[in-house]
Amino acid sequence: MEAATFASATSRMLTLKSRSNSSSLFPIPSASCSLHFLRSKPAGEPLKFETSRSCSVRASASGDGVVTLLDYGAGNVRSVRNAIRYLGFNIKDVQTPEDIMNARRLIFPGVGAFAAAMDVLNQRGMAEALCSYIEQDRPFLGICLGLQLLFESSEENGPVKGLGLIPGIVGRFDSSKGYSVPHIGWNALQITEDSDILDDIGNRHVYFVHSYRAMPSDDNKDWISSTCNYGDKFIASVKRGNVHAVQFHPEKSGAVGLSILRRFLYPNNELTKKPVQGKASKLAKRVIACLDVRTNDKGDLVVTKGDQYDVREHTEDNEVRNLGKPVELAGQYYKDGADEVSFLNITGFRDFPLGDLPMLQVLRYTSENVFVPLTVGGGIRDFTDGNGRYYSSLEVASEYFRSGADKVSIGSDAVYAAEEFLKTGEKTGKSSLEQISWVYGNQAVVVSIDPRRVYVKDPDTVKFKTIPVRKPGPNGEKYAWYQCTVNGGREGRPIGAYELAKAIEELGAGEILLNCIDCDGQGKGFDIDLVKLISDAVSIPVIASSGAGAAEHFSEVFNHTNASAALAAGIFHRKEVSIQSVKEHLCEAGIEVRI
Ligand code: 1PR
Repeated sequence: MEAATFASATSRMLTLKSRSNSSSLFPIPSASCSLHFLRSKPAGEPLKFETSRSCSVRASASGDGVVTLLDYGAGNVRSVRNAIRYLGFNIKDVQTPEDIMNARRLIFPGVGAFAAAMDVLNQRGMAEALCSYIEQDRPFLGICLGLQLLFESSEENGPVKGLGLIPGIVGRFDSSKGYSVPHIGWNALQITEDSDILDDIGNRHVYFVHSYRAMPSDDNKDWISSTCNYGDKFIASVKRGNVHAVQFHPEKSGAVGLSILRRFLYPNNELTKKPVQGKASKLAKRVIACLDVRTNDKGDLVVTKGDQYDVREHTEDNEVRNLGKPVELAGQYYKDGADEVSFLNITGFRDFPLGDLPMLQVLRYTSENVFVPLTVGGGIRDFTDGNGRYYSSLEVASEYFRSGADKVSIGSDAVYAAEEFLKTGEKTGKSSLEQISWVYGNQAVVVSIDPRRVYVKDPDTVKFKTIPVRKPGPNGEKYAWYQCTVNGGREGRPIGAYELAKAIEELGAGEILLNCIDCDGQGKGFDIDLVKLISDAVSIPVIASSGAGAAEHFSEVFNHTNASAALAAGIFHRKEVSIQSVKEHLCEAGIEVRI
């Protein structure tokens, strides 16, 4: 089923159900380092990041060389496809229940919400075929929702009945324990049983992104091959005979994830090199490389980078600053150890993204070789083109997901939605943010906030959340609030970053990308006051952005705020500081990262 068809079917169905957070979605990746690991390496030897090439051997599949893929069109299955092809296999898509029964090996990368997936499986007669296939102990790998659906039921928009092959109920993480939900990022596994496919993990992180999880119990203990800790101990993978399922996303877990897939695809093959040993113990802080992308005056799509959002050279020609080609740079950052790569189409607010074929091509090409999560933002909103054809934001997002994005990031449109929500106190269900998160899960929706600092002398004169600031303003002001902007910082809006963050969390955002126009491109460090304000205010993960100028700025933001990730652009593009040196510094500062 095409994603758009699935999307409309799903959104119809979801409007009948409770409009709480939907869950589990995309593919994702892993590995970590520790002080112990660092100390055990010879002095002076740099940390090494494994790329897909160094860890997993690219090979031609022998025999039939075909993987059957159950893709019902609800999200980014392109990454799974790319990973399978990268490992030398061709893909046969399931069209009918018979295709399941005829499969030699079946991968089920479940994406979207539990109820919607079950509905599609039941309607198409595939639930029964899947159960028979698994009961016959045929080679199966379920990913994320593809694991959850094996259980009896899920609380996600439910209760909703699952396939019932494994005892247990899939429930939501409890954010009241101080853990951000969704659980997004690179976490460690506790392997409880020999699982063949996990043999190469070697204590490194794998990538998770989900709000719901299954818990271990006496009834399902025979199935469990690994667990993970995030507030609670939950089931990270199961195995019985030839049947495997993982809650994390091997296709987004970098080299480690590719090894897991390779072990499933080549069960009796001795292709593995000795795994690099890491010391993953918990959720790692993420280091994200961001590529601001736009078309320059010659019509080429380039990576650019501004100072306080001004991306033009201060020369006579006033050209758009050109810092490289998006696909090449993204590939480089993957090899350098970036935990995620974000593309922001910075002129998306005035162009129509689906008319921006180069941007979609960038995603397609990038996802062929980059096996960590990809986020894309810019211009996600409802749109009517010159011919009067209306495109919903859901269609725009679907196209991004189909092209290889794991998450979409919404800027301006989220500000309008939050303003409306705060004015009326009602969720209309019509905003891009609400619609995309209902259909694809809230973990697939990032809201990018572009605030500007406004200093004030007296906090009582402002109706927005005002905080004392570390450095006083130009006239000695000791307080500031952070005014949200739209259209790439061009227009200030009557809403503060704090109010926006609270509102968009309510509306279904799964993560916040927190920029700061004052700090952007300045290299003087993140705005700690702002990052602390927002990361304390919400229970979804916050990515600190804008201002990184040195590796120390990353440890500063992680030590002083609850940020889950930190993002930088300029220092990486200009090769002033490498991702590797940032991670090395974080390890030395005792902050767990993926290596
Ligand atoms: O409003 O939904 O179309 O989304 C537009 C998106 O484009 C938003 O996410 C907005 O942040 C971004 N954007 C718009 N104009 C600019 C610009 O620079 N003129 N870029 C822009 C924002 C900010 C960061 C940057 C960090 C790190 N870029 O993502 O990468 O500040 O930079 P640094 O490490 O060099 O300091 P919509």
